[in-house]
Amino acid sequence: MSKRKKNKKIRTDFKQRYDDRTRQNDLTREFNDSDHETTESHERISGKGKLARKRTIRGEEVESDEGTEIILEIDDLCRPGLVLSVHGLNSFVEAENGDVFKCATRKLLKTISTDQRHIVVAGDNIQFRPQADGTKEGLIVRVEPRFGTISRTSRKKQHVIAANIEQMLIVTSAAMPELKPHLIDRLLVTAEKSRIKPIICINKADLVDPADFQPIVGGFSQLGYRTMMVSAETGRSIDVLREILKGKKSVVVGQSGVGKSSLLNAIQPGLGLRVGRVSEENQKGKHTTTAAKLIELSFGGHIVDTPGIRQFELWDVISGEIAGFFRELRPFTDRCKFPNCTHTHESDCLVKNAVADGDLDIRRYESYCLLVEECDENDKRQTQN
Ligand SMILES: Nc1nc2c(ncn2[C@@H]2O[C@H](COP(=O)(O)OP(=O)(O)O)[C@@H](O)[C@H]2O)c(=O)[nH]1
Ligand SMILES: [Mg+2]
Ligand SMILES: [Zn+2]
Repeated sequence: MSKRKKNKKIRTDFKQRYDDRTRQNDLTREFNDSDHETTESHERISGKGKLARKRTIRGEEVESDEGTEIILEIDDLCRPGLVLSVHGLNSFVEAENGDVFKCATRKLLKTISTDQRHIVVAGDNIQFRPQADGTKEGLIVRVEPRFGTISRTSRKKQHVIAANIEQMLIVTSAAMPELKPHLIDRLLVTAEKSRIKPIICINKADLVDPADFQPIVGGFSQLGYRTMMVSAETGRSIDVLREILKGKKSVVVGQSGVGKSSLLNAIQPGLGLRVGRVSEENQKGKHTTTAAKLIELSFGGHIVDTPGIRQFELWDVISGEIAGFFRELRPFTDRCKFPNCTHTHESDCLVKNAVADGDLDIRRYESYCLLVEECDENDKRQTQN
């Protein structure tokens, strides 16, 4: 952040005639004029004879999780806000005083965005210009750099569905359905990759003898992951969860039926999430876009509600990266003498030796090997299509 360059003029490629295929509402049109003040438009023929549009805009180039981003200059009328949800062309934005504004997005923001980058997503910190007439409407003029993004890959393209997420509540159940440590490992990899702090909740503690789960709870805790047995049914550790969620933006993930909705209802009575049913979004089929939404917690903080990814597993990792996201493997992978070692089948691999010597947990190691295998298979399938 310290290296921001103030109000630099930046030459940038523009998406071709965005406005041709975008229906504009009146709000957007009204504000569009102001874009001309800060931009100069050019059209030129590039080497390949393709028409490219270039513009010079005023803003700053800033590094974020998504690479170099252009942060547009703003004026004194703008206020900071948090995007709660996005519905087509409109976003619901929470201002600092808690008021919610319905905002359109400045045309210039749309044109500088790339295909991978959604212009505005839930969780974005933005600057918006409220309507002068005092109605709770406005225009988003700047999106701040994103950290802790959650994305989904569909048709080989990465789609960011929520931004600035600080915590990932990984919910599993001790029974019904039975605990799947491999699934926890997989979600931990996603959290590590996104640099989101994971918290492991083993729900339905009321159905089992928690003492039986001490080895698995201890194992994850030893790795530095906060892990606890909870119960939406009896209220066990619900107050602890509230404390963890307080003042933070968190996402809740985990297999269907483990009790995510039940836990959230217990954490915040009155939330009224449906329990024991597959959400409608999932029945509509795979290609339905499931927009994320921030749910405000009465004690402070937000939960990202992403019906789609609650069931679909989060995954956006290539096989070679996986070892780096297994915390305990790192000291060994760093010293493994084979530069391209996958640490799965190679003989005399330092990681494998550590497992044999009992220096690494064999369950986690086997889970690692399985993830590498699953990842490679998935890549093969994708390239065949
Ligand atoms: N015994 C027990 N059942 C639970 C608990 N939490 C949820 N359930 C049940 O598990 C089922 C699935 O819960 P739900 O919240 O819909 O799971 P989701 O799919 O992860 O949102 C429902 O029948 C709940 O009543 C719990 O702590 N203990
Ligand atoms: Mg649910
Ligand atoms: Zn190795």
